[in-house]
Amino acid sequence: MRNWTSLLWLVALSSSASAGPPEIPGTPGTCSRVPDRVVLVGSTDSRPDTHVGAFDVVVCRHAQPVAGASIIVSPSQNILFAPGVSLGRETDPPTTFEECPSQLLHFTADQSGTCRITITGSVDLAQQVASVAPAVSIYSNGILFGDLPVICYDLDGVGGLGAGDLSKWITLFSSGEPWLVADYNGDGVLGAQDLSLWLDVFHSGAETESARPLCP
Ligand SMILES: [Ca+2]
Repeated sequence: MRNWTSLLWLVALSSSASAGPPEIPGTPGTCSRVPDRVVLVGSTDSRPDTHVGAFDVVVCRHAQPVAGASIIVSPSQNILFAPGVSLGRETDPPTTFEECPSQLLHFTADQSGTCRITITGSVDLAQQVASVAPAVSIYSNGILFGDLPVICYDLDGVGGLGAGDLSKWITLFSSGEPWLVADYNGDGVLGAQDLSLWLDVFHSGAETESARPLCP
């Protein structure tokens, strides 16, 4: 009888161990993971620039991957970040579903609790604040995984990468202020390395089309 009771307790403990919310990235001992930042990209032939934009989200619970976890990406509503993020329609992989006007992109993790995501989008420069990054929020199974700073190379949001964006970048640089949306190397200031990175993406030809707004 005692053995049966022990067995039932083991089953109960095993069930409770598999339940509960995902563990937030950065929690000691967990394998949940989000990137340090997200690049909102453009497309060519409606294919998002995965070379520049791909990032991994890994969802774990009790240090074990959560197969098929729900992952949501949306513009951050946190007032500590700058507004003006506009998500695009094209994503890689395609979304599980989308919601407007709240700009929610839903993805589903694979068997290893992982989803490699590229999202298109742009940022309204008129709404930016020096030294403050715009951001997207990432949620998994209802838990906020973080507000992640975003950058984008398509600074005018039209015509893919071109002279208009270069002109915008030079204007930002000339102000002497740290406009973080255009700080591509992430060192906190605008400089020659950022311009060099912009030229690399321009010459790659992978962003000849601007993001089509998800929620016009
Ligand atoms: Ca552009």
